[in-house]
Amino acid sequence: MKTWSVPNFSQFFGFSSALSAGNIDTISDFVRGTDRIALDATIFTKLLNDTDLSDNLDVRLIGFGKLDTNNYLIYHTYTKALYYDADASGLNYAPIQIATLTNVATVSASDFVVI
Ligand SMILES: [Ca+2]
Ligand SMILES: [Ca+2]
Ligand SMILES: [Ca+2]
Repeated sequence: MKTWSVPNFSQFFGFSSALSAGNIDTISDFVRGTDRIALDATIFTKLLNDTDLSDNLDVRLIGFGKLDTNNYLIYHTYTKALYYDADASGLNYAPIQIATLTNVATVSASDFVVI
């Protein structure tokens, strides 16, 4: 993960390296409404050119049951873990945790931007 700032605006937490179990970042200072989680479309390929992630984010307490076919991003409010599943409800790929957002109770589509 890398972070960068835009003056007077936001901090961006960028995810642009290959996803793996050994590559889980902890974000402890995320400010909703100001900061953004920036997802590189070369990694998060299903989100390429998607400017509205509201149909792609599933916020739930825990678990992965009953994902729909395009819910590629999953946030667990219990563990504060953020996951990407490359085929959503499909069974070819499992969710991979990409981060833990330790200081927020929930996230919404507007907390993300695809770069
Ligand atoms: Ca979408
Ligand atoms: Ca959906
Ligand atoms: Ca899947």
